[in-house]
Amino acid sequence: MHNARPLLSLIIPTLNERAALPILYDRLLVVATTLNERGMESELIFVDDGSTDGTRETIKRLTKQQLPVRLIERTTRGLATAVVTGLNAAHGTMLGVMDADLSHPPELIPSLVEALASHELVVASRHLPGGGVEEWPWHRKLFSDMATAVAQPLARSCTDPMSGFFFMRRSVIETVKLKPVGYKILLEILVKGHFKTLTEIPYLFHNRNYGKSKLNGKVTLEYFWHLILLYSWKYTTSLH
Ligand SMILES: Nc1nc2c(ncn2[C@@H]2O[C@H](COP(=O)(O)OP(=O)(O)OP(=O)(O)O)[C@@H](O)[C@H]2O)c(=O)[nH]1
Ligand SMILES: [Mg+2]
Repeated sequence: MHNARPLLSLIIPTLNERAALPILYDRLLVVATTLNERGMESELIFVDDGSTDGTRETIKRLTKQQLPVRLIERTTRGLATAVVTGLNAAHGTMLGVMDADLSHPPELIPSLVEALASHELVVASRHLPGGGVEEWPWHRKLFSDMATAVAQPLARSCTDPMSGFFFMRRSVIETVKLKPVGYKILLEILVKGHFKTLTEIPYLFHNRNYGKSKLNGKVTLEYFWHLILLYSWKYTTSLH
C-alpha cells in the first residue's frame, strides 16, 4: 500500500563508531516517535566505509528493532561521498545528515524538520547566538574559523558551511551532480544545490565521548582541493 505520510531519511556516515551507536539509536527512537505523532515517518540510513570495530554488526542488530534502518557497506573511504551514497539511496521527501558520534544532538531534529515547512535547506549552526562548540583546543578552533572564512564567499548566507548537521527538501539535490572531495558535503550543496530559502538553528557541538576522531592532515588537504574545485565550478558556471 502506498504510504502517504511524509518520510524523513536520515543519513549517518560511520567509521568505527560502535560505542556511540546504541545511545544514538535510543535517542533517535524518541525523536522518531515525536515526528510520528506529527504525522511523519523516519528511516535511518547508515553508510559505513569499512569499520573494523563491530560498527557494522551493531547496525545490523539495529535493523531488527523498531525503526526502519538500512546499512550501506562501501569499500571506499570518504565522509562526503559516503553521504552522497546515502542521499542517493534515500526514499524520503525530507533528507537529513548527521554524525554518528553524538556531537550532533538528535533532540534538535524536530525543530530542523519543522523549519523545512518554510525553508528548503536548514542548517544546524555553531556560529549563531546560542550555538557553539563545547571545548576545543585553540588550534582546532583557529583552523575551523579559518576554514569557514575562506569558504564564506561560497556559502551564501550560511554561517556554518562546515556543519555536518543539516536537513533539506529532496528537491535541493534531486537533479544535482554532487562530486564532493573530503569532508564538507554541506559546502558542496550550498554551491551546487537548488534552493532559494535557507535558515539556521543554533546548536552546541558536543565533544565526542566515544571512539576516535577521523580528522587528519589528509582531510585538511582534501578540504583545500575541494575549495579549489568549488571556486572553479562557481566561476565557470557564472560565465554561462
Ligand atoms: N562512511 C564514512 N564515515 C566517515 C568517514 N570519516 C568520518 N566519518 C564519519 O563522519 C562523522 C564525522 O567524523 P568525525 O571524525 O567525527 O569528524 P569531526 O566530528 O569533525 O571530528 P571530532 O570532533 O574529532 O569527532 C562520524 O560519524 C564519522 O564516523 C569516512 O571516510 N567514511
Ligand atoms: Mg565527530
